[in-house]
Amino acid sequence: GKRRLRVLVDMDGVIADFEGGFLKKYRARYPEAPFISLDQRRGFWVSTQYGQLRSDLCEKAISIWESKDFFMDLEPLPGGVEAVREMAKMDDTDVFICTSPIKHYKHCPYEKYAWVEKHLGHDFLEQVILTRDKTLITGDILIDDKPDIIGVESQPTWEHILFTACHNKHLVVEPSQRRLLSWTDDWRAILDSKRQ
Ligand code: DGP
Repeated sequence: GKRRLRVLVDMDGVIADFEGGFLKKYRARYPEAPFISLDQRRGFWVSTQYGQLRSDLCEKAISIWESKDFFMDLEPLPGGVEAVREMAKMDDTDVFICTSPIKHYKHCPYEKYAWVEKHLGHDFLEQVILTRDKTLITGDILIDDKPDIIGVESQPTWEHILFTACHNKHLVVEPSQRRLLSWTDDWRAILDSKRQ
């Protein structure tokens, strides 16, 4: 095809293990507090489910991802970094990391760039998009674990591919909503389906 394919890849829950990193640091910091195993996670917002478990746990959860080194220390999710590198090498393909920083901006934006530099290399910093509104970003595909991606643009250009995560795997979605079950799933076929 003539036109280049533009793929937007989310970071937390797609290439970086936010949920695993959260649970590990939460349990270390609050060893006496109840926690939610990854099997029991439901709903995108971690703080909401913790707040439902016990009201004080909402702010305890938030304290974890607002801490220094939280985002930097996230482990890559299996196959994610490799898939992004491979995508970026494909003909007629542009890949961008499209991620929403938390509003507590002291550490998160810096550490997101540092994470990309560490795992994908300095040159890949060119591909980083930090935005709180992904509907404003044009692309053919957005691979993201958040079930509802909304913003000021009611008709985003991308097709949202729901990346399966502990919090969304039980969710029943519209039959039209395509999923990527993991990075061992056929992401190449999804890209090819959007090529002209
Ligand atoms: P994104 O994955 O790009 O849509 O970014 C969402 C960010 O929000 C990501 O860093 C995960 C984080 N997050 C998860 N649960 C909560 C929560 O309950 N409250 C807040 N403020 N952020 C959360």
